Amino acid sequence: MDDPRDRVRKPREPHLPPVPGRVRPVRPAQHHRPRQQRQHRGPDRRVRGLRRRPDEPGAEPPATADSQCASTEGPEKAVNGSTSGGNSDKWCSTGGTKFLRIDLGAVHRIQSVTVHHAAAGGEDPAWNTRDFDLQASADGSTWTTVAQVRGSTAGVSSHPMSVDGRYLLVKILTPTQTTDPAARLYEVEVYGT
Ligand SMILES: [Ca+2]
Repeated sequence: MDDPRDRVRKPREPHLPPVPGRVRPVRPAQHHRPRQQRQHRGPDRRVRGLRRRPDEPGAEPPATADSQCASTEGPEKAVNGSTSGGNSDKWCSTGGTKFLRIDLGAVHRIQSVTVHHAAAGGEDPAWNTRDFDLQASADGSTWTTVAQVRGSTAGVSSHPMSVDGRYLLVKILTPTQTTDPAARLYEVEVYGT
């Protein structure tokens, strides 16, 4: 029987060197990308966020968060494979403890994480995330801090690491460069094997 969960996307370039940003994307076997989105991908945009079809039996949401600013700015927008969809192509949170939690579906060796902040989606660079931690976990309960980013002003930031994990947590400590209280992540991409 052709179970769609058994289909594994083959890397388009299986012999890429193992350097940050150019390694094979980590995707759960259940990952399916709508054909229409695939057509709009440029040659250098191979790696996206992670998504699992919500209608699959037993599927968990691939991303959860502490809160969201609007119904159109939920955590799923940070792993939908797009940064070009306007203001609602992001996860936004003004919660007291802001976090985004991504489930890769299985343990992977995570080699790099790229985060697209406010300016990556066309918003004010003053709203780029200033301070945040990245944590990884194999079981969702024991977490290892793999990056501590402080004072960042970047619209897109990349973070090399080497850790086995199924879950990635982005903990927002200072969401912007100003007193604006909202975290805005347009996309989180996980690279690895
Ligand atoms: Ca997005």
